[in-house]
Formats: sequence, structure tokens, C-alpha cells
Amino acid sequence: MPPVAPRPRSVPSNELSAYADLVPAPVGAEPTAGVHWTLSATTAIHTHPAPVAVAVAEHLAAVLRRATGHPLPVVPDDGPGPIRLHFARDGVPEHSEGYRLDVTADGVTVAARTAAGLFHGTQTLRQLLPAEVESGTAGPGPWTVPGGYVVDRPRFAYRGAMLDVARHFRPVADILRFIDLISLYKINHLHLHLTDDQGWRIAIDNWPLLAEYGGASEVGGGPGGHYSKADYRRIVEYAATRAITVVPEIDVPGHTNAALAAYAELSPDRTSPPVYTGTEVGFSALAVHSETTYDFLHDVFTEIAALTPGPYLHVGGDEAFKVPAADYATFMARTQPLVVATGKTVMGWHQLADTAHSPGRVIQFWGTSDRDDTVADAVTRGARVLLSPANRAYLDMKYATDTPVGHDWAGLLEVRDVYDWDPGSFLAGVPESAVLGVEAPLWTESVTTMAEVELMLFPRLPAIAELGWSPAGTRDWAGFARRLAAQGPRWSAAGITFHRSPQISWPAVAGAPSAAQPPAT
Ligand code: TNX
Repeated sequence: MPPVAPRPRSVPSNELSAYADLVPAPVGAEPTAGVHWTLSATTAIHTHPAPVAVAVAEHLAAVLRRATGHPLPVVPDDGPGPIRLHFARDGVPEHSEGYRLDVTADGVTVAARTAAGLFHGTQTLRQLLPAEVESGTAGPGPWTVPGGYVVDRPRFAYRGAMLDVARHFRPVADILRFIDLISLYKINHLHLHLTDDQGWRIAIDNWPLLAEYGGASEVGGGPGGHYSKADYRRIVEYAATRAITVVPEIDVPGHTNAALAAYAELSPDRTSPPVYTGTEVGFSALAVHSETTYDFLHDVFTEIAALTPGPYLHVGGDEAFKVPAADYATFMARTQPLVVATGKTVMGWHQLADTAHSPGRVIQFWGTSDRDDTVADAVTRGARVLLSPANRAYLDMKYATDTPVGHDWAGLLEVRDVYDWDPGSFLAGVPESAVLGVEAPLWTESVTTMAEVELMLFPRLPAIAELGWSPAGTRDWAGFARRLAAQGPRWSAAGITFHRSPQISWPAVAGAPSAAQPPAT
């Protein structure tokens, strides 16, 4: 008789469907019937090689310690351990973000080629544990993981979330929480919209008034704020430990009132406009014929590039209604090489598409139709496309007319609208091979608190994350709706505010104290 693995007295709720409930859906996963492993007070995390894998292990340990109360020491050793994170190639998908996860009666092994792969594997492991593992306070368990395996890798290289910190400033602690939230679903880029009419949010040594004066305002007249260089480095480093690359955006030549208010010489009429705290767009512009403007851009891009290890620098370029088309083209023909000279790759909103090409540039599509011939033409000249169609991916759109914050110019976006499209075949003339990935932008004209940020993110961000990560063949609304429902108790345990979409059959939050329940919206 083969040995029979001992079964816990009550079958944990995560047992039967855990491997079928993962979000984003993995490339492959199977449970092993009758096999379990239970995390206990003696569990250690073995990890190799140090220090890259140790950072991933420490993050996992911190999450697990919080909810289990167990010590979970991280042991830098390649030997077998109850939880083992290690670099390997055998059986691991050939992709820098791929991983393989195995759960046997002896423990959990995550194998990957890189720290990013290991990190994604540990995020999957969290979803295989009971929902209470997301709690900020220690609970009794049992912390049982059903046996089985996952092999996984992303469909698209770029899965992004954008936060507009210009319309309403968010302190560093909120950005770190935002990073934690998006990393749950294997998002790997954080796009920070750092500048707009209402505020300039990053310190620039050569132009100190940008942040000091241009940063001291926001929509509605609040105090605003800005990130020091140390703040920004902290964000970049924290993001890196969650396998996330920061993409900074300096939006030019429009959306620049805060910069013009700080420095009159950047303005076409050499006069500083007053600080702006409204929500109109398209009324401001840099002096596109002035050399001072290009000196300014050179300084700003050089300082930002020096702070940014990631490959991209986003130059905005949207809604420059005050700049005639010919001047816009001239401006972008000068601006993009300034970015390239810093060693970075240009990213920009799709208004950039019919301006001069720059090597490998990324055009971020935010239109509402499935056809844009200038974008398709830019692709023939070598551009790649990042998809953020406003009627699919804009997380500042309301879910329904009674959503307390948000816009509706691109429509009302329930979770099914956000999920039910294929990035690989969305834009006419843009083949999947030209699609770098997907990004969900959150504009914050009306979003003023972290609870509101979370409300707009959940449950739609996981939908975008899944479109970016999961194989095209897994896309199925009914299946996604079922898997998403299983995430609800995790968000409740983590204290995440979310929209209880009527399209999803959320499980009852049995026994949860009412304060921990998400608001019904
Ligand atoms: C358009 S999308 C904008 C933003 C607004 C947003 C509101 C884009 C590139 N520009 O300035 O915040 O709509 O939904």
C-alpha cells in the first residue's frame, strides 16, 4: 500500500479549487489529489542564491509572519526546506518572469530563472493558502496548502498600472501600498504621472521652483506636495523588491501649467500663469520655439533618468491643444532625442504617433475606438504599442452612475467591460507582436483618498493584469468571474476597499467583523 498523506480534520476551503481559482490564470496548474502540506511554527524558508532570492524570501516571510504569527526564518541555503525558493532552469518556463511551483507533502518549492520569477511564484503561493493569509493580524490557521503544481509565464512583457499623483498628490507610504496591491496580480510596471497643470511632483535640482512652488497645489486647492529625490529612490527600490519597474512621466508640451507658474521663461508669453486647481485640460503649453525650453527638458530628463533604473521615460504629449500640429511635430522631433541621449527609451501617449520615430519607442494608446491609422503607421516605422483604451482600461471611469468618484466620458466600465477584449487583436493594423502590453491608468481629478484609489482598482485591476499575463486561450468571462469571486475574501482579509460588482457572485464574508467588510458601492 502506498503511504497515504495525513488529512487535516476539516478540509480547508481553499483545497478543492485553489489551483483552478488563480488570478491571473496560469499557463498550467494541477492539484494532486489527497496531498497537502501545512505551514507551522517550525517552517523555515530556504533560499538561494543570496542576496537576490533572499529579498524575495524576506517579503514572503513578512506576509506570512503577519497572518500566522510564526517566526518563518529565512535560511540562505540551497538545501531542501519546507519552503524552498531557488534559481533553476529544469522544468522552468524559458522566460525571465516564469516560474514553477510544486507543493508536495514535504513542502513548497518555487523555482525560477530570476528574482522576478521567484517573486511571481510567491504571489501565486499566497493565493494557494487560505484567504486569511492576507490578514494583518495573526490567526489560528490551519495554514494548509493543497498539493499540486503550477508552471507559469506571462503573455506580454509589460503589465502596468498608472497613478496620477499630479491632480491629487499621494504621500510615499500610499505609493508603497499601491505597489503592494498591484504586485499581487503580477503587474510589473508602475507608471507615475508626475507632472500636470495642477502640480509638479518631483524635485529637480537645476529648477528647484518646479517642485517647491509648482508642487504646492492640487485639484480643489489642497496643499499638494512633491517627492524629494530620496523619496523617489525609495519608491523605485521598493518597487524593485516587488519585481516592478517605475516609469516616470513628465507630460509635455501641454499639461504644464504648474511648470509655467514656477518659471515664466518656459511660457510662450514669458508670463507666469496663476497656479491652477481646476480640472480642465489642454489650455497650457511650453514655449516650443524657445531654446530655454529645451535646456529645461534636457535638465529634467537627465535628472529623472539618473534616478530611474528602468528603460522607459514617458514624455506625455497628450492634449496639447494650444500647440499647432506643425509646432508639435517640431517639438517632439527635438524632445525625443533628449530622452534617447539619457539612455532611455521614449514612451508617450498616442498623440506622439505621427511625429518622428525614435528607436524602440512605445506609443500608449488611450483612444476609444479599435482603429487608429497613425498608430498603425507608427508600428510600421518600428514603434511598439502599450494598450490603455479608455473604454476598456481607464480605471478613473465610474462602474455605474452611482459610483461616488470618477468620470464617464469613455463610458461606465464594469469589470466585464474591462476583461472582455483581446489586447493581441484589439487595434486594426497592430499585430500582437507589436503589442508591448497593457496598462490601467488611474487619473485622480476626483479621487482624493487611498480608499477611493482602491475602490477604482478592485476588481478591475486584476482583470487588466490577467489580460496582460494569462495565455489568450484562458480568456473566458464565466471562468474569470468565478475566479475573481474567490479573490473577494482575500481583499476583505487585507482591508482592501473594493467595488462589490453585481456581475460577480461574491462569497459571503462569514464571521468577518463588520468594520473589515468592504463598503457596498
Ligand atoms: C484624458 S488620457 C487625459 C487626462 C485626464 C483623463 C481623465 C490622457 C492622456 N489625458 O489628462 O486626466 O482624460 O479621464
